Amino acid sequence: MSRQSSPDVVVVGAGFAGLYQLHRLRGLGLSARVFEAGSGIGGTWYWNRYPGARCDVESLEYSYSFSPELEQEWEWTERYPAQPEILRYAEHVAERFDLRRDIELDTRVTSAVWDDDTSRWSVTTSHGETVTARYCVFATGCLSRPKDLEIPGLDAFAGPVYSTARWPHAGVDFTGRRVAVIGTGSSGIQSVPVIAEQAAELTVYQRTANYSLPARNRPLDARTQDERKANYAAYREAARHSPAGLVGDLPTESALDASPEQRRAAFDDAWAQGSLGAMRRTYADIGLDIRANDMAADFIRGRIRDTVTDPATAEALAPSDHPFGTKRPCLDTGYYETFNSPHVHLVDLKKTPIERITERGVVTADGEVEVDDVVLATGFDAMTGALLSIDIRGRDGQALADAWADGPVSYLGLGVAGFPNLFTITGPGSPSVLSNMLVSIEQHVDWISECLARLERDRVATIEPTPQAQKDWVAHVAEVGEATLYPLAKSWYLGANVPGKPRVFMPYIGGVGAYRQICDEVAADDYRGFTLQ
Ligand code: NA7
Repeated sequence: MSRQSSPDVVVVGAGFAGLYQLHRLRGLGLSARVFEAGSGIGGTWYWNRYPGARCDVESLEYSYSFSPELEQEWEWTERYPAQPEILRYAEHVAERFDLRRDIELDTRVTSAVWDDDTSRWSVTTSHGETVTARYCVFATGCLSRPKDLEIPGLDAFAGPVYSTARWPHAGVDFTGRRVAVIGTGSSGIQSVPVIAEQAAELTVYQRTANYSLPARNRPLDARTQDERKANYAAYREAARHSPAGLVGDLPTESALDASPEQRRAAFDDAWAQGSLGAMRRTYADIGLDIRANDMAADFIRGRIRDTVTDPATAEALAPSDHPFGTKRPCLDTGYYETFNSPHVHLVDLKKTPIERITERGVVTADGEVEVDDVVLATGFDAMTGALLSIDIRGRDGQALADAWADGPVSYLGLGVAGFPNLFTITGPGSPSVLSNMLVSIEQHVDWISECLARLERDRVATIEPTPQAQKDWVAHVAEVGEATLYPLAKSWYLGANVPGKPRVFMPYIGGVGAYRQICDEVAADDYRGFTLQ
């Protein structure tokens, strides 16, 4: 098939953001080429195939809202969808809206260079092809570039090393094997119980104990699904204007004003619901006041101690160095219970850090544990990693890597001063990872699409943020973040998981609804804070 060498738009990435962006571009009559590094579409849900991989947002909320027909025809099978089902959904969307013909798989974008003379981007791919486009939309994902591991000796290990973020498509059989899992974020916490079912010995290496709540996943019953489908429009609208893109009543009461009995009942109820949002919404000040947060954290620690029979293991698993919710908490199925099995062992890296990996296993101050397989569940160079792995150059050849040397700067998480006609979907400075991603993706794609329609209609050649608007937005993002408990954790929200990465609180915590309003007002005010030429 012959492809256009100068489409109107290049979209980088064919995950949920890239797919919907392509659909909207079609509707605007703009030509597009979508480049995707993976051998399939689906982004996060293409790559993260580890055992137990599952979304921690409910399927009825973690789905597109742009097509009522799609909403009605797709049947989810579980409350929290597993990776294969989400990938099937993405593939269904691609087929249903005939998206595949503009998507090129196995094609990584290596550079994007702005040309001031032609007002176009030159985008080069891993196949050595260069195309030019008026607009470049980066739909590269927030958690798509796995973090380089700083543990020495990994190359020396004789057995297989698996990464949760690059899991073999054929799956892995751990039957009878001695397995090390390094990392206890969502990927580790979801995979450990499943790997433990097969492995002969499983050793979990934990650097930071995380808060995890029971998911209480279950098959989705017809009544729940039918009720949602009958009222989808209202649910979606509520999610769009909510703090985190999720439906739910907002608390007004302080945890400090409740009696111990009331608090216990509220936390018990949230624990029974199996939902991160339910625990966060017990009281208005859980994320703001350390005393309120401690009450929720104490409750969760108590449940961990109730579950794990060995007191030393329970103590190590109980998080103590960061407030609840300031690192992304997890939803699990049987995680803490797994440590009651005699063949599952926890190594607390706070006490005995990993010194190196050898040909045979993992060495800490306590000696060497011999293993057959190593599983890395060590996370991502979040929010900026994927963008900065591409050589992006704006006006006067300025590299994005230089513009972001002290941390990412953007206006609204949508555009960067000095980089005309470039858009980032769920970029740093927007709610992104602090929200239901599907809601934030749709909001950004809709905003970008309306913006492109305006530029095309009025023959505007370029749009880019003013340096002042960007500076003010960056300051606002920081100010709002600092008013919360988030800066108290060494999290990937702050870049703290990657050695040498600037410490900047990257997502915008002002709330999905409030943020949407700001974006809409900016557009209504003829793109206030942007220069249009
Ligand atoms: P996360 O949440 O970043 O978790 C990575 C885990 O790996 C975390 O426990 C890290 O400890 C640990 N880690 C990272 N580097 C090391 C080294 N060098 N040694 C030991 N342990 C290490 O990534 P996930 O893939 O689990 O989840 C990502 C998101 O996907 C999640 O937040 C949800 O939004 C879904 P640390 O906490 O940095 O001390």
